[in-house]
Order: sequence, then structure tokens, then C-alpha cells
Amino acid sequence: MLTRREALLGSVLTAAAVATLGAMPAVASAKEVAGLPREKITLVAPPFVHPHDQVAKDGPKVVEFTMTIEEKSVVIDADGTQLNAMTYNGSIPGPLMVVHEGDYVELTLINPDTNTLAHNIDFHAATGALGGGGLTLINPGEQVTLRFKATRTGTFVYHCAPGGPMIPWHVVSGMSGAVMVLPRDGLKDDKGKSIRYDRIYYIGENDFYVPRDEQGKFKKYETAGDNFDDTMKVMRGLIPTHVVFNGKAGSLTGENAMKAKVGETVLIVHSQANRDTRPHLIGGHGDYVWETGKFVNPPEKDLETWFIRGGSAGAALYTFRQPGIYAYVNHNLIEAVELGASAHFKVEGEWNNDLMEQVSPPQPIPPAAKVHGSLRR
Ligand SMILES: [Cu+2]
Repeated sequence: MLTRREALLGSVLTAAAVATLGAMPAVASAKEVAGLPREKITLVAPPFVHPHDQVAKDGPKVVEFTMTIEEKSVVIDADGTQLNAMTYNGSIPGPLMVVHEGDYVELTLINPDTNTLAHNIDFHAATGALGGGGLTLINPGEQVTLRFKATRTGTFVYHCAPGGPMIPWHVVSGMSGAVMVLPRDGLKDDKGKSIRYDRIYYIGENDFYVPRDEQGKFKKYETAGDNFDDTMKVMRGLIPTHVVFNGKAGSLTGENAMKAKVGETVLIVHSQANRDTRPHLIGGHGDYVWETGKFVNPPEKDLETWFIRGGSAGAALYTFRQPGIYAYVNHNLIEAVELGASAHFKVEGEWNNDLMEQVSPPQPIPPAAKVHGSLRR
């Protein structure tokens, strides 16, 4: 039952809310959207992310992006295995787009006439019309512009979804990426305190299903459409031939390792549009992890491994405390080592002996210890 005070407060709050609603309609008119400032962003290929403010400087704006769809053959492992890829902007995954809550994402999607297939884009961050998929289906030689309001914060997948079996086929041919909608005042820890990152990397994980010939060798095909029947058969077995980060086994190792310094805080955005995965930073942790990628929920802390559901993107924040090469893997270790889902961070800085020290290096077991060991049995 309400007390008189609560009832009064309630009515006051309701009146205030109504007044606010009257002043700021929830649905902006076309004129209001047209009056918003605009910003044109040039997207960059993952694992890098276009420059952006972590805390929004001003009010909402319309953020313009352009992506060109490219159907092309790409090599996905060290053996030269070819994938008849379909890509957003030429990369697998497509680029990460960063905006703030309340901003409008305005994407121009181009399907050049050099392509052979129809494509579209379904934004998990968007509301209505199949995430925009219903308004963006374009044939080769066409382009379309879609605008949606970023009403929810977090990391969200986008992917191609042209209907029926085209949906999984286009997704496992490389057509996915992610959007990050930051709270206007930036990221917060579990207690609501502001946290920032010094670097950000975007990792898109893909499962590929490359058909084999009678000898067991991976087959090659001329154009994007040629592999459809064979690839569908492999897809229906649900066992990928490759599980990789950023389009290729070894795409983020060696020379291409992601870089950081001891003391730097890194935000790792990880998406998988089709299949579950479980990122793990070997020798490190997730200081703060938004497993489901949605910043309105408090982050989990001190995680060893986190779970990214197929069809979602998660975010993990970690401050590196030791130098060295860190492997960042899908901790299904068969997928990491045998199928390709592993990356490297190369971290520079001073080693901290307090956190870890090799007390004595590997050496032969002393004879006395051997006798002692056998006696004890
Ligand atoms: Cu497509």
C-alpha cells in the first residue's frame, strides 16, 4: 500500500515526467533529425577501430558510414585454402562502427555491379524491419541508405540476411561485423565509476565450411555463387573446417599481433555472428567483461574465460600487468589450435617478479630426489 508521501511523490514525479515528455517528444520529427549535426566516419579494417570519443562531447548527431560489399576469393589459412568470401568493405569481419546512445547511424550500403549476388544488412542494434534487413536488400549495381536510432548501448552484431538459405551462407562466407553504442558518458565499472580504455581492438570470429574433393583436398571455385551446393552440404554437418579470427588462421599473430604496453587498458570487442565461442586471454584475465556486450548491465569481474553467444558481440576490458606475448584464444582448444581461432597480443614493459618468477630454471632432477621419490611409492 502506498503511504500518503509516496503517493504524493508519485504524482509529482508523474507530473514531472509528463512535462518532460511534452518538452522532448520521444519520437523526433524528420525536421529535428535533419537539424542534427552530422559526422562522416571513414571506417577502418579490423582489428583496428575508427577514432571516436569515449565520452560524447555534445548532443546526439547523425553519424554517416559507407560500406561497399565485395565478393572475392580470400586465403584463409597457411595452406592457401580459398574461401569464396562475401565481405562488408573488403574485410572479414566488416568494420566496427562506434556511436553513442541517442545518435543516429546512417549507413550507405553499396553493392557494385562487379558482384553477382543480392545482399542487405541486419543490425542487431536497430529496431524494426528485420534490423533494417527488410529495407536494405540491393542487387549488384544498386546502393541504399538506411538510418536507425541507436537506442540501446552495447556491442551488437550486424550481418547479411537476404532470406532463406542465403542467410547462413552469406554469414559463413564472411558477411558480419559489429556496432558499438557507447553510453553518452562512457563506460562504467560495476559500481558506476567511469572507466576508460587506452586502446581498442575488434576481433570477429568466423566458422567456415570449405568443401573437399574426393581426395580430401579443399576445393576451389570461380565465383561466389559456384560453391553454394557443396558448401550447404558441409554447413548442414555443423562441423566447420576453419574457425578463425579476422578472416584467416594467423591473421592476428606474428607481425600482425595486437600491440599494448604494460599499464595500458585494452578494450577487446569480440563478435561471432553464427556460433558460440569462449574467449580466453592466456596469462591474463577479463578485468571487466560485458559477456553479452550490453553496457546497461554491470560488467562481470576477474573472469578467466567468457562466453559469446552465436549472434552476439561481447566486450572485455583488461589492463596488462606483464610484458610478453599473450595468446588470445577460443578456449575450445581444438578450435584454437587445429581450426585457427587464436590471436596474439604483444605487450611491452617491465616484468613484475612479484606477480611471477621462475624460482629455479628447468634442470635435471637431483639423484637424491629420485631415490626419495621411488622410496615414497
Ligand atoms: Cu550478403
